[in-house]
Amino acid sequence: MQDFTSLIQQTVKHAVANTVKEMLENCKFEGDHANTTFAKNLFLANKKKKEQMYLVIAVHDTEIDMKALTTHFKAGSGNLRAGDEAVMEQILGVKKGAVNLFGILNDTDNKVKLVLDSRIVAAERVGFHPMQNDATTSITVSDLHKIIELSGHNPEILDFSSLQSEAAPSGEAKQAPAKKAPQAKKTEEKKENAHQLGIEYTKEQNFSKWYQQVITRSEMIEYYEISGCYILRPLSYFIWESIQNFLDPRFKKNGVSNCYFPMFVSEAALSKEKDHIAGFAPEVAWVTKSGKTNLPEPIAIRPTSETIMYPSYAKWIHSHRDLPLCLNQWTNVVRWEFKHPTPFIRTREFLWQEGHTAHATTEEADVMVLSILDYYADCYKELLAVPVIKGRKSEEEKFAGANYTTTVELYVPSNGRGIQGATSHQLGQNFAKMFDVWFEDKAGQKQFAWQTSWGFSTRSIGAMIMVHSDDKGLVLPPRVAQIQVVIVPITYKDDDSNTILAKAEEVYNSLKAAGVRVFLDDRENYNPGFKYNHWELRGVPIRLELGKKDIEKGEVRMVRRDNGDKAQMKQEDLASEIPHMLNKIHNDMYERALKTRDEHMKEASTWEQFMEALNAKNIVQTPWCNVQECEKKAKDKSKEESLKIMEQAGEEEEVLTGSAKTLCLPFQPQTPLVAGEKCFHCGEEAKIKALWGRSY
Ligand code: 86X
Repeated sequence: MQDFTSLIQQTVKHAVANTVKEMLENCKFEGDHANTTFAKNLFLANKKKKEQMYLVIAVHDTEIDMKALTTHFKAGSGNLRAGDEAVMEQILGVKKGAVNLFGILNDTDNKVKLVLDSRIVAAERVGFHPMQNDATTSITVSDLHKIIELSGHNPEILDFSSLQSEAAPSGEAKQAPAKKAPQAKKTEEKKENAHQLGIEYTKEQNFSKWYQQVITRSEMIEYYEISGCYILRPLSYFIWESIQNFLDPRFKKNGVSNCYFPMFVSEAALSKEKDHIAGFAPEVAWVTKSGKTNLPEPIAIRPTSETIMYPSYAKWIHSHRDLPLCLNQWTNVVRWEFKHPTPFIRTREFLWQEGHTAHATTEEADVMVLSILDYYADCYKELLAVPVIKGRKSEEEKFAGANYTTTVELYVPSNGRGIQGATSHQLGQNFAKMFDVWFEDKAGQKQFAWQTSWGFSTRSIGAMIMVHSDDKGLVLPPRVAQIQVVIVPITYKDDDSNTILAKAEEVYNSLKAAGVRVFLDDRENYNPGFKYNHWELRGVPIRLELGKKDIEKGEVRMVRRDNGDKAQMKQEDLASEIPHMLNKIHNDMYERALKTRDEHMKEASTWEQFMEALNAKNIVQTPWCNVQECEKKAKDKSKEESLKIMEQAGEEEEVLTGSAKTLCLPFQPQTPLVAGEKCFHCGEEAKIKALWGRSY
């Protein structure tokens, strides 16, 4: 059995408590655990159908209407009652007066149905007896879910306040819910009728908690003890590998080779280019010791590798024949940021590729910058099914060391923010002059090299999750899904499960041969409903259900994760149809995201229109003067105005916070600039269309 020492728990010893009332009186938790919600636990059984047994875990003051429960479980009038003590002891390993959740771990044959009060799911911590009734243990609800998952039970989450009793008048399907429980407010924020173990927050209502649950419960991310650092579990690392497999051959085709430079850099090298470093200095992480001894000089961990690579470029480049020099490395980087971290999106260590090229002419560097930007845009579109807007950064937003910066920008509908997807810089001769990267041209003249640098990081995975996932959990675009198709055989007691399993294996083999990443979920201790939830949470694009009736007809039932569509498919067509369906899902996901993005990309020609659109979670294109001072002022003004709105509205949602800035100057604006148009902000002559937004 699993070791539970990792649980966040507090156990209080107290006088023997045979009832919940005694537990409440005898047991007091402290600190973080003071808000523990005490549970009452009932072992129930059907008098007539003895195999129907229930372990109900409810908040201590939840009213349990046995009649309503009887109706709910279709037990037949008067049949549902307290279960037999001997049976309880045998199956759950607990004695009367000490029934509790942990007993479910003893029910290895899954005989008992676990019923969870929705108020428990909404709580933060729950208190139980740890198998004896002179102590109470408080655990977090997320650990509660872990225990349940480990037990192999698929709990039913019940809102006891909305259960209908047998006595209720028929015809009125939906009664007014019983009076709201004390925790009702909290519960409301979470999903109503969360009849499965999964995501408790909706994307709409609490985006950041939703995101956190999606990435952890789908097993993409595990939190780590060091703030801002996260573990990439196989499901998310697979996506990173897919990105590598997409971009790497394109880089190589374009003449770029991979290499690896050390992750450490001396202070002298790092600060050689003062302007470039200035604003970033507080983010640099330093190694100062080996064991207990101070190093003679502290050494920095790379935040980016210009200062590490370019001294070598100076050594390697002498003649025009040494150019172009095009190198890339796939690495981690460390930037010790103090803004609130968000997994994938803003982390203190992240993975990326950084490309650094040197050319004989500025034109050649331009071409490199733009072809890389195209690969980035293609990667978002073709692999992650995310639409991007290509453009150039404003003076204010460009990388200080660059002549110009190009970018792919994307839109997160739930909070209306823009997010930078990746950047590709034309560095001009700025770094070359600093690092002495020069060559003799054909005429024997000394010339500084023209350089580019570009990067694509694991942030893209977070952006993709934010765009596509839903209230049931992850929704993965098929090309980055480690499992593209899951087969769930549906067997009931009286079915010939061997026939069904044999068919399932046949289907599995044919899909595998067709190059589909397929998984056969033939686990015996889980029921089909549990498996559906399990794979939906993990974003698997297609589920194939295979039951007795389907087999008789030579069919399987296909269910799409992205839109819930269901269809019957002929078994013999699967190997040819499923790859098409995966492509269709990819295209549909892209088109849906594009439609949403376009609906939220507004145009504004005045400041009022601009703020109104911005506050309605849009990104906004405007005619703009392209003057840095104007952007700075617009940034400040938008911040002040949103603060005012926040004050007026009292506690408002996250969306209204923060200033707006230019995301980019799009290469292809929605509508072209018309001669004579004025800047939406300062009223001077407009020079260009700019895309603005609140951003990450
Ligand atoms: C800017 C520029 C550039 C290669 C890319 O955007 C793509 C890949 N590099 C990166 N940048 C810094 O230069 C930087 C420097 C330090 Cl010291 C730091 F702590 C943080 C930084 N962040 C970004």
